[in-house]
Order: sequence, then structure tokens, then C-alpha cells
Amino acid sequence: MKGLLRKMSVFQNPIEPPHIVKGWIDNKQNNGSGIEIPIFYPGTGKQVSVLIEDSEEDVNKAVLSARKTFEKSSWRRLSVEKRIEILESCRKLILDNIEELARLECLGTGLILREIKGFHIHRAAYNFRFFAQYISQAHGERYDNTEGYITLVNREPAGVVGLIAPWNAPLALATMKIASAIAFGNCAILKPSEQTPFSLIKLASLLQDVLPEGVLNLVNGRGPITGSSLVSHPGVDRISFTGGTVTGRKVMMDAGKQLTPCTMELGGKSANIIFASADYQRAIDGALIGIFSNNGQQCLAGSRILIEEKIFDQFVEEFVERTKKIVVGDPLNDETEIGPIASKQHMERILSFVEKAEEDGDKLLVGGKRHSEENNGYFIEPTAVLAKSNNSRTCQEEIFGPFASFISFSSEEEAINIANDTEYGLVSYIWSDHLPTIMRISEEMRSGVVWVNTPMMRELRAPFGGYHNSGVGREGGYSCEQFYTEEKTISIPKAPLNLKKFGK
Ligand code: TXE
Repeated sequence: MKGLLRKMSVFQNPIEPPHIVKGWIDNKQNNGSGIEIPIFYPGTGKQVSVLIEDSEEDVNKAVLSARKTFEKSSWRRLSVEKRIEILESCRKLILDNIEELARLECLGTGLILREIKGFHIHRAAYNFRFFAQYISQAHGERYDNTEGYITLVNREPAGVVGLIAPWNAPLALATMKIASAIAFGNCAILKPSEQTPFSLIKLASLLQDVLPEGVLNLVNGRGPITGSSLVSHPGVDRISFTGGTVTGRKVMMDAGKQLTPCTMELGGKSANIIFASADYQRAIDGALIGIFSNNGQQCLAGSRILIEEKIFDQFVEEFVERTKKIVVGDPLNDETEIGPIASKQHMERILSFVEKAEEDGDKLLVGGKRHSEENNGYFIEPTAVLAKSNNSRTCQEEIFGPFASFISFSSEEEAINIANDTEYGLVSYIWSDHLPTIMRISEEMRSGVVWVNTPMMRELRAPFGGYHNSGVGREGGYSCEQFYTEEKTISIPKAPLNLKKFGK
């Protein structure tokens, strides 16, 4: 395979790893009281640091700190101008520290440094600017439709919010949660994934300079220990979660005991539907981007590639030829297109789908193996299979890696049926230059997002989230405002009322 790893026995760490990682409570580092958890750099498979887990007791401390700030300080009543200033300072701190944040993100995730610097960090910074701009226009409601009354609807901060972040793109995804939570006046407790805490811990430490004590606390540790303590805490008013569907279910059950509202951004098995009426070359580029970006680890990946019969053979052949030339390797190298998978366990899970594919009668077209040579990094070959049918496990289960499945269709009806035949419903991609096809398919898709003739296009003003097992609730300007605030209805008579007099 021409594009795959060259000799690569010695990869450097992207940055000198921190010796030990700890959380932040009350603008101070917290000496967590839980166990030590080793952290590995996916590029070498070597342990680079140790994380101190925060126990239930530490989580309680973080919640009490946030609660105190929320209730006793001026934070929740800060003027919009002041809040905008703070959000803009958060943005600036990120941009002033691009190099270090990007290298820490790379150290945790194995994402390609060039892409972290070119996209993820700017997105993280923009999340703060976006919500600064959003709140400058936010407004309440007023009704005087009922004669004699005026009714006002205020939005007030929800309170203390728990933010649970995943490991696939920690900075870009967690900052959406942090920026929106604080923009609407909440105090937040962030729990990064225990596999990828570096960049978010650095971010939290930077933000301590501009955020009052207790506004952003950070706790570390495993999901069932630290995460679950946060979700189950009666002092938490909202939970925003991004992660797998199985975990999402547990989180909702824990939160349900306190009736804590949740948003869930979960998995996907998105259909990428390519019609013969598409701009052919763009559709190939789009299909490759859709499945291989972010080392293939993204909830919005176009992992089921549905192609109209007339162009199927040619399309698959060209896709496979291009896939063979993809450069897999050192995430610090500018030429690299796919870096390592985020963890050994996840790499093994992805590779287990090669066997499942065989058992289900799929045909392996390209890839399918670990690519380690002398390096113990978690590299795998970009992989594609020809699915026997949409019932194959490669078409029904989220693989969350550089692994595509092809299926052909011969009519719009068939494309719709296959695309919607899944437990998920996050994104649908449509490639066609025929407007009636675009309109019809967009309307028929049972997914929260439809992208037409484009790979990922995230419009922050619009809701993002999924149908079915892909999630609950949405993220985006107005969606976040609704989630992170409580609505309060205040009704006032315009003149003194003539009241009925009980007992008189
Ligand atoms: O993530 P988890 P996992 C999908 C992807 C992947 C699968 C499993 O298919 O293969 O999920 O990934 C925290 N209470 N996605 O198991 O467990 C955990 O510590 C509270 C899709 O590695 O979902 C981490 O911070 N928190 C995805 C976060 O949840 C808990 C992103 C996510 O971890 C918890 C990642 C608990 N009981 C994986 N258990 C996307 N939507 O983008 C775990 N956590």
C-alpha cells in the first residue's frame, strides 16, 4: 500500500507530557483522592502521564463550589456587556496558546496536528465568540394578548451544569458546552474523557485567569466513578453529554433519578447517498472526507456509502484506489492524512469488525489490518467493505473508525429505505445535482441533519443533534439557550383587579 506507513519506529511525543494531571476546583488545582490512571500517547502506545481520579467526594466539592458561586456571587446577574467581554477573553486565551493546546490535544487523541491547528482550535475559539454574539441579541418575550394583563417571559440561568466530554475531539466539542453554559450565566463542572484530559485541563487552567472562582471546575476520572457521581449529584441542574449511545442510556437513567434534564449527542451510522446525478469527482472527494476525517472517529461520519447502481462499480474502484494512497502515520507529520486511533482498546474494537464483516458475508475491499511495523502506535489501514446487505453489522453498528461500508441502490425509494433502516439518525449526506431528488430525499431522511453536496458543515446558529438513538435534544444557538436557561413566566394586571371576595 503506497500511501501507508513508512518505517516509523521512533515517533516523538508532540509535547513534553505533563508528569501528572489533576482537576481544578475554585480556581485551584485539586489533589484528587481517587486512583491513578495511566494515559497513553496513541502515536507510540507508550504511557506518557498519570491522571489522578476525582472521587465522589471531589465531585461533591466541585458541585458545592459551583453552587456557591452561582447563588452567592454576582456571576449569574452579570451584565451582557461584561459577559461578552469575558467570552471574548476566553477566545483570545485559546488563540494565544494555539501551539501548546494543539500539541496537548494531539498527545491525548492522536489527531493530526495540522488539522488540530487548522480547524479544531479555531472552532474552539469561535465557540466563545459565537455565544458572545448570540447573547448580545438574546431577548425575552412579552404577551399582552389577554385583556387587562401583561405577561413577561424571562430566561434565567439554569444553575450548575455538568458537562461530559468525549475523547474524539475534546477541544472542539467541550468548548461548545463550556461557552454556551457560561454565556447563559451558569456555573459548570467539566469532566473530560479519562483518556484525553490534557488539552481540556490546560484550557481550564487558562480560563481560570478570566473566570471568577467556581464558574468552571474540572473533575477527572472514569465514567462509572467520576462521571456517574457528577450525573447523580442532586446539586446539578443540567447534564450535557457527548459520547456513545450505550453510555448515554446509563447517564440518562442516573440523571432521571433527580429529573435532571439532559442533552445527549450520541453515535451515528450516517448514510452518504450518492446519485448518478451528482458531480462525480466531488462526490468521491466528499465520501473520502466523510469517512476518513478525524482519523475516522466522528459521530457524523458518512460510514454507510450508498451508491446508485449505474455508477457503483466505477465509484467503488476509484474510492478504493484513492484509499490505498492515503498516508497513515505520524500525526506530527504534515503529509499525514490519518493518524493513530485514540486507544488500543478502540483500535481492537474497530479491527474486530473485519471478522464480523467476513461472518456476515461482506467482502473486504481494502485495508482491514493493524499497521504497526516496529511502532506500537494504534495505526490501522483505512478500510472499506462491500456489504452483503444493510443488515450486516458493518452497516448497523457504529464502528467509529476509518471503516466504510458500500451498498448499491437502484431507485430513490430503495435509497430512502436503506438510509432510514438504522437505529441511529444523526446525519444524512446527499450528493446530486437534481433539485427534485435533493428536496425529496432531504424530506424523507429520519436524521437531525442533512448535508447536501458537502461534507461536514456546522452552522452553529442551527440545531445539531439526532433522531432515535443518536441523541436527545440539540446543540446550537437557540437550542443551547433553551437548554441552559429556565423560563419564567411573570403575569401582571395592567390595572388593579376587581377580585371576587371569598367569605364576604
Ligand atoms: O465512550 P463513552 P467510549 C461512540 C463510539 C465509541 C463508543 C464508545 O461508537 O466506540 O461510543 O466509546 C464518560 N456516567 N462515541 O465507551 O463511554 C466518559 O468518561 C457519566 C461517540 O469510549 O461514551 C467520557 O468522558 N459519564 C461519540 C464520556 O462519557 C460517563 C464520542 C464518553 O465516553 C459514564 C465518543 C457514566 N456512567 C464515543 N460512562 C460522539 N457522539 O461523538 C462513561 N462516561
